[in-house]
Amino acid sequence: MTALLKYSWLCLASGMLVQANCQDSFARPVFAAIDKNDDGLRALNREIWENPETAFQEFHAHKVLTDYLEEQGFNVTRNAHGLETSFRAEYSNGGGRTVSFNSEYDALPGIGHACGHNLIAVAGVGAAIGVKEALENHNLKGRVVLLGTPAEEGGGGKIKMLEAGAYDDVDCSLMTHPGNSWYSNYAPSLASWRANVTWTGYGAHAALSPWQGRNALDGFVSAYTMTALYRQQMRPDERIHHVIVDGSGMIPNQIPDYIRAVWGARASTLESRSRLVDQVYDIVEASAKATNTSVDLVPFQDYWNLVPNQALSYQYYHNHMTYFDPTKNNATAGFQNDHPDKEIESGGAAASSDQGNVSWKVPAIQTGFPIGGSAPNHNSGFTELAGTDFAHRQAMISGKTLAMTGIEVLRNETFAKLIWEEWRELVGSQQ
Ligand SMILES: *[C@@H]1O[C@H](CO)[C@@H](O)[C@H](O)[C@H]1NC(C)=O
Ligand SMILES: *[C@@H]1O[C@H](CO)[C@@H](O)[C@H](O)[C@H]1NC(C)=O
Ligand SMILES: *[C@@H]1O[C@H](CO)[C@@H](O)[C@H](O)[C@H]1NC(C)=O
Ligand SMILES: *[C@@H]1O[C@H](CO)[C@@H](O)[C@H](O)[C@H]1NC(C)=O
Ligand SMILES: *[C@@H]1O[C@H](CO)[C@@H](O)[C@H](O)[C@H]1NC(C)=O
Ligand SMILES: *[C@H]1O[C@H](CO)[C@@H](O)[C@H](O)[C@H]1NC(C)=O
Ligand SMILES: [Zn+2]
Ligand SMILES: [Zn+2]
Repeated sequence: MTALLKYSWLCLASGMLVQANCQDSFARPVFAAIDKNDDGLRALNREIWENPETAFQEFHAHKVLTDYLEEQGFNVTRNAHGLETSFRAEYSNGGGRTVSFNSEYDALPGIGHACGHNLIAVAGVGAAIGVKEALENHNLKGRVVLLGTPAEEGGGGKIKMLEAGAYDDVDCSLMTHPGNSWYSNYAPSLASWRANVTWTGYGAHAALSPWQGRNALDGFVSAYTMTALYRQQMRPDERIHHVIVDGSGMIPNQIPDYIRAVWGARASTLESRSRLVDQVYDIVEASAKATNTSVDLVPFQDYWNLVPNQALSYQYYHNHMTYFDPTKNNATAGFQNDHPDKEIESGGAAASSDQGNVSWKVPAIQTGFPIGGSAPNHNSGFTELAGTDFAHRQAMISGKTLAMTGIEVLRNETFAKLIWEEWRELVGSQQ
């Protein structure tokens, strides 16, 4: 009875609920190791949030993260896999399988950490610390790899790292992302394509001799309008979006001669995305023809859809419900779907990530956690939410859940085989 009480107390102390199942021999020490470092992790989180750096410029984040990981006893490689702001931190006790986590830390131009990647950074570090504890002190065999993956927002850092071999020798890639709800990532994310599109016309006085001009803004507007009309025929999982990033017009009495825009197209399979992209080409060509301007389209992003892994998603969900059941605590509640299966039914969270590309190489998941409030990702309100203590606690819950999911891959051979079998089946059928 005394022992049981003590055990429950320890579960409670490490952030678990009293009702939680504390039978798993790894959960207590793993969660305690993460909790013991909470002050350091909170400081790291704040440091990254207060100093937002955009794609490939994450020098400060790279420094504070690698210094911290070295202090924690990881083998750290700075500027790893060919990128100045990426890193690799490892801990191995020889033999066994390898679990890998991703830490992102890039911010968005102009609005800071509006995607909360500061939280992804520390959730990854927490997960790695947790698995290291199990490897170092609790007879688990294997290796944990934490990859510092820059430039998720547009730059595709993971794709460059993938090409440089970062994921060659790992058995899975696990990560988590802040948002508005808990999410186990059983629904696929979308394949994403982006291009720079510029319209070039000819400037002229808009009153004196408009007939001498050719209007680049009209080129953009007609393409925008054709897309808006076409959207009615698009499927629920398909997206086209666009923004003007540079227009030469500053005064109304000059016919704009140059517009630079960025266009994106997404869909849940490569096949349907390719159909959508063909349509974008047709639309911009038609717009140029109709406005007698010239158009230039240069693609620069190709994130593949995320290959879902039911076994990993279910294991993550199971761990989450076992240790941190959000329905038992209104402060941390907020399921979009209260079961992974429903994520598929509801069409899934339709964002995209360079983690999609990683999932074509190894079994992978990108789960989600809510950070309070209702501001959506990429809104300045989300930037504020991402800096709160509450958001940090949610990130730690997710890091612990990731750690236990990684431990399952290391200790359970049947499970490790299962995730690869499922991966082979899906990747085989999609290629
Ligand atoms: C760190 O790296 C060295 C050199 O590769 C290796 O011998 C050692 O086993 C590694 N230590 C851990 C804990 O992974
Ligand atoms: C289109 O622009 C060219 C100059 O680039 C001009 O020669 C031609 O007459 C224009 N066509 C129309 C229909 O205005
Ligand atoms: C796309 O445009 C951005 C500026 O908005 C530029 O930095 C980048 O090099 C362009 N990419 C390509 C492939 O032209
Ligand atoms: C959560 O809130 C609902 C009402 O919003 C209440 O009925 C329920 O008892 C609360 N649960 C907990 C565990 O506080
Ligand atoms: C190992 O994983 C398999 C497949 O998920 C599961 O059925 C089994 O119960 C696990 N073994 C243990 C000891 O948890
Ligand atoms: C991922 O990204 C690159 C483009 O950046 C693309 O060419 C490649 O085929 C994609 N897929 C995989 C599995 O790497
Ligand atoms: Zn984002
Ligand atoms: Zn993001």
